[in-house]
Amino acid sequence: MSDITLYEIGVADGSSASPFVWRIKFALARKGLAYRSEMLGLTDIPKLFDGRFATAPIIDFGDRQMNESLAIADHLDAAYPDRPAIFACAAERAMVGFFDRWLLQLILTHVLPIYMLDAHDGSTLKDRSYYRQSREAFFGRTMEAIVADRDERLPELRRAFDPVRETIAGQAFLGGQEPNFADMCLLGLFIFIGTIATLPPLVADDPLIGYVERGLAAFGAETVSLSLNLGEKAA
Ligand SMILES: N[C@@H](CCC(=O)N[C@@H](CS)C(=O)NCC(=O)O)C(=O)O
Repeated sequence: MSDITLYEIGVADGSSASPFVWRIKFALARKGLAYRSEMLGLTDIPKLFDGRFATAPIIDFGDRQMNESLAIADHLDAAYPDRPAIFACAAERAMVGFFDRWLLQLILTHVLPIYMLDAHDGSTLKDRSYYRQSREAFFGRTMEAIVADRDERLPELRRAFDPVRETIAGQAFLGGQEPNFADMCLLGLFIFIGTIATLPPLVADDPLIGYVERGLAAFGAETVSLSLNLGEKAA
């Protein structure tokens, strides 16, 4: 039995849905490290480890508990140097720091106003009122008001992925022939969207669908595509 426990965020259908947790699931797969999964709700996070952590993923190595996906990825490379690297070099790690900020500041800002109510409706019953209250407090409006014009906003989100489309026209992944941590971050985001979306994030012939499928296959996570279903939702 593994000494590693990964605390994930489960939604109502039992799927693991946090984009940040998926980064670490992929990183653990890259390292070939087995782990135990504990599925949490967002409202369970403060109950763990004396409330030391406010966000998931949380990982328990037995002798050490951590959160923050990039810090966890760094630790995995430091603690398991003989296993395949998550970051090939310091320069790649530095670029991934930039990529993480780009994803949060320029992509997630388009994703949440479109998919927030879906995320609420897809969440576990115990999380729903917390999810609504915390997100509505942050945005200063009801979720229904935030997503009201989401059909008109969707083209903007789809366009925001153009730099990725152009990049993968010439290579399999952002990392080149193999996915790197930037891919793990982006794949995690698509899993989040694809798990909860009731509005198709991508059109059926979008090359990003093949990219996501390739990415999942690279980490042995093909079964996730069943819940992703990007292509069918886009039909
Ligand atoms: N910077 C963090 C962000 C993690 C994060 O925001 N996780 C969300 C789940 S997707 C969370 O735990 N939110 C807590 C909450 O909403 O109360 C990381 O990279 O790990």
